[in-house]
Amino acid sequence: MTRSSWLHIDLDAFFASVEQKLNPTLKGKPILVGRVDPQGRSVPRGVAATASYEARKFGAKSGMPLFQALKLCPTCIVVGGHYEEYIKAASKVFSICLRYAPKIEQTSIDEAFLDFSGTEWIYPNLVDIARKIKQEIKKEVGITASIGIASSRVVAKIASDYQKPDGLTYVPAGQEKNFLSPLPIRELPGIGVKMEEYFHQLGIKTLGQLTRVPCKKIQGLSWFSANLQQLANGVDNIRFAQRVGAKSISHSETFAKNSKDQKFILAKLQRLAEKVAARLRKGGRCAQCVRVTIRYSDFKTVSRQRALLYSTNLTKEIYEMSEVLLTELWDGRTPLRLVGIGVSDVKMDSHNSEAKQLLLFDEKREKRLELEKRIDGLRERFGENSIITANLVGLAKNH
Ligand code: DCP
Ligand code: CA
Repeated sequence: MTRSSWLHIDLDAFFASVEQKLNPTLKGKPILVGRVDPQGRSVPRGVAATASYEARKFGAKSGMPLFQALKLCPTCIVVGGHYEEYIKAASKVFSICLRYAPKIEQTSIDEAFLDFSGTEWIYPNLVDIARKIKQEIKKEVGITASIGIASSRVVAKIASDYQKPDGLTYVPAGQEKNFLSPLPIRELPGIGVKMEEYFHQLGIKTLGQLTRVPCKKIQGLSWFSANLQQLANGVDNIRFAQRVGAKSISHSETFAKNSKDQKFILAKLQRLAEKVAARLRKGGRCAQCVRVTIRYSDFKTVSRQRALLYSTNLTKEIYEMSEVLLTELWDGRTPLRLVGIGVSDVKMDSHNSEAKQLLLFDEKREKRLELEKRIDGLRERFGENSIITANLVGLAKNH
């Protein structure tokens, strides 16, 4: 019998928890992470990126305009965001997961699937492993995580949400239907407000009811609906990280001679990030997942990928993520013969509502995008090497 070997980990009130960890006077208090002006005052028309669980008790939630959240919870403290700290905390969390999980697929800044298939002999009890991971995160990162364990990704994801915050929910293989059927349909990833309304009109409120509705009745919805019933039954045929229609763009470079010169390799990575991002910008597209590939002198090739918080076409953001991935992949000593960067989960910029919803740092990003587009224009007119970033200067001569 298959065992429940998927773990889904989701950090609790992520940005707010990191803020509370950074500033212990905020611990136990209702806080909203929002935008602040340079004087540290909250921007009244801003939006809450997230709310601490203490603030959620009053009805405040992520995506809510700050003024509205403050009306519900006047004692809420609004704090500005520290994006670099969130990236640091998430990296620590996922390296703790990697102490145990053979495979990990990060799907957003604070969520990942851990694949423990084939580990029965080393880890007979995954609930114990999940407890250890949670404890180590608490001790070393100072925040809490919720984990779901199940036989498929979709059920593991629903399970991680089941007892939030600081939850641990184990769905033994064979128990998927029992677990899912009383849950409201909204719990199923992919069912948004509109679809929920549609099903409510049909009298379908729970996942159990969804599995019983005649197929014909919901066929017209979209390609997704065909899978809904299977999903509601706990059968997982959707890969979260590689959604249907996902395209990818990649560039790689084989070095003239093998190199372990970190500066040189990072400069190459920067150039590749520029190429990938310029192609995205040119096509008016954005991507959410970044992958780095390295090849050793013996041709052994390894790669690692991670999703960004939101889709991007900024060289800077693609490069920064690829630098993190390179450090995790490479020991810094073994000579390499190739590096590559790929991006996937590519979508049109105009459809990129996530980017539009971007709550923090958007002014900075907009300025950055303008600058990078200007560089694209100059390169198109005056040639690829007309503008060279600081760490690339001298490379052409040395290698
Ligand atoms: N985030 C954001 N804008 C959004 C949604 C989320 O900036 N529209 C950020 C803030 C969150 C983080 O991403 O802290 C993770 O998002 P989640 O949806 O997982 O929400 P939380 O981690 O805040 O809460 P939960 O405990 O419900 O997972
Ligand atoms: Ca979360």
